[in-house]
Amino acid sequence: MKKIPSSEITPEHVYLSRRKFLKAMGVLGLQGALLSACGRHLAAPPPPTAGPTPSPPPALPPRSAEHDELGAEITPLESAFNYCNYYEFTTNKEAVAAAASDFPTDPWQVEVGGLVEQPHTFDLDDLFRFEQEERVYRMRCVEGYSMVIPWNGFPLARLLREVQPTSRARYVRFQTLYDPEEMPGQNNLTFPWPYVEGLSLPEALHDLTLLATGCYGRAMPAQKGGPLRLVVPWKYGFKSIKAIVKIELVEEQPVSLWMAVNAREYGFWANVNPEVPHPRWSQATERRIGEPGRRETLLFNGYTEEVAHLYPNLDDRDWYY
Ligand SMILES: Nc1nc2c(c(=O)[nH]1)N[C@H]1C(S)=C(S)[C@@H](COP(=O)(O)O)O[C@H]1N2
Ligand SMILES: [Mo]
Repeated sequence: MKKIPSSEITPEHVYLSRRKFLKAMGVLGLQGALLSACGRHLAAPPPPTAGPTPSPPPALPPRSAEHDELGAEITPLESAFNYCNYYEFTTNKEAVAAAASDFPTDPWQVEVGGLVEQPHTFDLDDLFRFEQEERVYRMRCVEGYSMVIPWNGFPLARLLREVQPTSRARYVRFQTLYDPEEMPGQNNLTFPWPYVEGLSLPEALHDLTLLATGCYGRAMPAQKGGPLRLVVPWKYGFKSIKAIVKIELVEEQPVSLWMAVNAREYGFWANVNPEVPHPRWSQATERRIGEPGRRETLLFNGYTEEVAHLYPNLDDRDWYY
């Protein structure tokens, strides 16, 4: 059977926003199946108010790559979607997908402020107005497993340039939604919710640092951090915060949730380094999901060339936890 190229399928987020529109018009129902099949031929919804017509969200780039730039195969979607770290739902990685399946990711807003000239609250349509790219990145969890994921999204730098950080801004602080009703894991009071993470401003402005709105050519599923998460591929996975509702430019180094829990084991910098063990286990090797055995962990998760300039004196062990 000939596979339909993903570029010919209506991107899920376009389909979803059109679906919202159709629902509002009362035309979904029996016709739903038919409409979803030919939805891309329908006219775009009219602008809600008079004024300039907002541009429709751009199509997601086609899923093209099959490998990362080092030749490693992309992790099968089923594995990536069903083995997740997301303590707001459950600490059982295999149970996250089911636990998050009803989590509402639309509507959504992310408030961007702090030390900026132009604070702004972005909704999903605003986020999809940034040109969406596909980036295939390795994801290395501090616990010792890894995956290769095709993300969709755009460099965080592009959003930060819009809000214009002031000269006092030195760090970026990110915060996940706090909603214990929708995120039952937040009733576990061993953790100081909400989840918080941080980057230095140069790290946040690095082209590899992605605000991800999707993966595998689809809108970001709830269990992977939908609708919006960070991806910082040269750092341990816990830096890549999910379900972001707030981004703040600040002067002082933010205290992350994991620093508050145990700063010695999960520090601010958290750059991947096979030679610097976690206090309780080696980081020399990793288990690539879908592969037998273990493979060697790479310095900065294989992104040394791109990021070494951010860290004068690479031997300083403080960069690694
Ligand atoms: N809000 C939030 N973000 C989070 C986590 C979390 O528990 N809550 N887990 C982190 C950890 S430890 C990892 S390894 C990655 C896992 O991302 P994945 O489940 O999409 O593979 O998400 C990170 N982001
Ligand atoms: Mo992790």
